[in-house]
Amino acid sequence: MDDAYDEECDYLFKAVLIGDSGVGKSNLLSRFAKDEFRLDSKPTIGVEFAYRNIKVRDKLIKAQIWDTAGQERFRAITSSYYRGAMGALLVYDITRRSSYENLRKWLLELRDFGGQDMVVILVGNKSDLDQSREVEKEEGKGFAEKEGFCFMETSALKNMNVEEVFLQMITKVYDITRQRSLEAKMNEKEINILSGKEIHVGVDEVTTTKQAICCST
Ligand SMILES: Nc1nc2c(ncn2[C@@H]2O[C@H](COP(=O)(O)OP(=O)(O)OP(=O)(O)O)[C@@H](O)[C@H]2O)c(=O)[nH]1
Ligand SMILES: [Mg+2]
Repeated sequence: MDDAYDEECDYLFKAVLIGDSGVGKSNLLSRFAKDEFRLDSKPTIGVEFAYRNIKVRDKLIKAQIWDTAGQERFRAITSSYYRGAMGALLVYDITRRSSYENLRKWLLELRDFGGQDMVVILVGNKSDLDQSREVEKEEGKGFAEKEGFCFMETSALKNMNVEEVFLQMITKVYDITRQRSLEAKMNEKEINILSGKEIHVGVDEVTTTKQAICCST
């Protein structure tokens, strides 16, 4: 994976797409990475991934987004899929109630394989098909609130909220990463003070992490 590392990028983040087969994971990714959409897309077999460089708070981030099969029989080994992932889009189809009911199953998997600080955004896709809607927006919002996730409805077909949902996830991952590195610096400072040395943490670094991140719907 030589091309995974890019000199001019400040960070490389891995994120995953999860959710039932047919909810539109691959099309959300192709819309985000290549601005492409396919009405006749085939179910994903195994694992695929795509990259896109994106600017967040003045930093250039290389987002590596992994996409796998919703169908159990096509899924690659789950633990390796999640390894190192800092964000996840948990996707259901607003026109297929079963894909919403199955979110419980996906939560169990997230709990088993996802990291503790993982940023999860719940995504109700196919918002262009409002006339066939089986899951109300309020239900998705309520589910997300209960689990502490952000929530958005998207349409990969109409390119609605696709950029926004990926950007929100990547921004939250970035902010958490900054927070963690600041905490590490603070700990280091404490240790240094205890041992008689001193280091300084820049004021701008502290203020950056204080910026609020809001969840839009
Ligand atoms: N109307 C509409 N159709 C969509 C949208 N997103 C995806 N689709 C269609 O839904 C079908 C399944 O999309 P995929 O992206 O292949 O679904 P997936 O979640 O990757 O499925 P698996 O790979 O089997 O897990 C395709 O026919 C897409 O064209 C959307 O936003 N609106
Ligand atoms: Mg797919």
